[in-house]
Amino acid sequence: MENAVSVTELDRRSGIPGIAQILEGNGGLTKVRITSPASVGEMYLHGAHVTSWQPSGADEVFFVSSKSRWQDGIAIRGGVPICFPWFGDNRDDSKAPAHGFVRIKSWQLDAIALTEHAVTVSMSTGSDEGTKQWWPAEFRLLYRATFGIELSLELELHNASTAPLRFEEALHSYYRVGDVRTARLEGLDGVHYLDKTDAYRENVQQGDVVIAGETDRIYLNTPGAVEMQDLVLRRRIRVDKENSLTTVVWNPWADKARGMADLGDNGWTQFLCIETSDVLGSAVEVAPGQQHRMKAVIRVAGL
Ligand code: TA6
Repeated sequence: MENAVSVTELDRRSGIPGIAQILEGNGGLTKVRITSPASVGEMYLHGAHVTSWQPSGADEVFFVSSKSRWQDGIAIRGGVPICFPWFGDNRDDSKAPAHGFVRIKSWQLDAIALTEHAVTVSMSTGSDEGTKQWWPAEFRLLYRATFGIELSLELELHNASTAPLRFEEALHSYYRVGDVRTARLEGLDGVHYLDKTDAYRENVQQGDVVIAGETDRIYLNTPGAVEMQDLVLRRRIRVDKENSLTTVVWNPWADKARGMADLGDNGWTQFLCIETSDVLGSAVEVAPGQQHRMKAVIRVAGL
């Protein structure tokens, strides 16, 4: 259910003329559109989902499928889905939504703030009867997206329960590439990873990551940055992070993509998911009343 407040009222309350507008987006979902000198971008209240960021002088950074669904209860295919409080299928309940429930529900728009060179959009969500059917916890989840010459994404969990909370989290970012078959991902050489295409077998990365088939890997103990080289769009995308110990790398390749109605025929060639995350053994535990903030900072440069 979208927020009861009208789009016009939200724009009156939180819009910044010429910089940030709240308007109706795809599927009638409400979005924030950023048009600042440093960058343009878009973020839906549905899933607090960033769907576009284009720093000044650069091309669009994120991929969004032309066949994506745009409706309550279904995740947008592309951009930056937020996976929380579990990653992948729920190991305790096969009927629970994949990647948790926050990417498929409407969030609250809390504020839009203009600083000297950037615009920060703050959204939040929290526990309610709906979430407790899947996860019996009292929590608030804050998300700040700062659109500037770089993009900063901060996901902050506040434990409002009287017991510790343990959860997984991921910014499941679909980075747009000219052709995933010629992209190279640097920064994971020598890192151990679990291969989801091979029953989670543990391997060690040799050199750069190149995509030559279905790729679905969870790189372990990766606190550092990664950088993707795109030989077609002639650019590098760098992802730095804080408080994230796993990096997931995913591309479905042709066969799996054919079974994804919201991806379309050749969509798989145009993105690589590089996911800033804390999953599996790096799941996070937060004491009552405490908080945890995971952050990703994305930058684009020419080759
Ligand atoms: O992050 C990789 C992954 O877990 C893959 O296994 C695949 O399921 C992908 O996420 C997409 O999941 P979704 O539920 O968005 O279709």
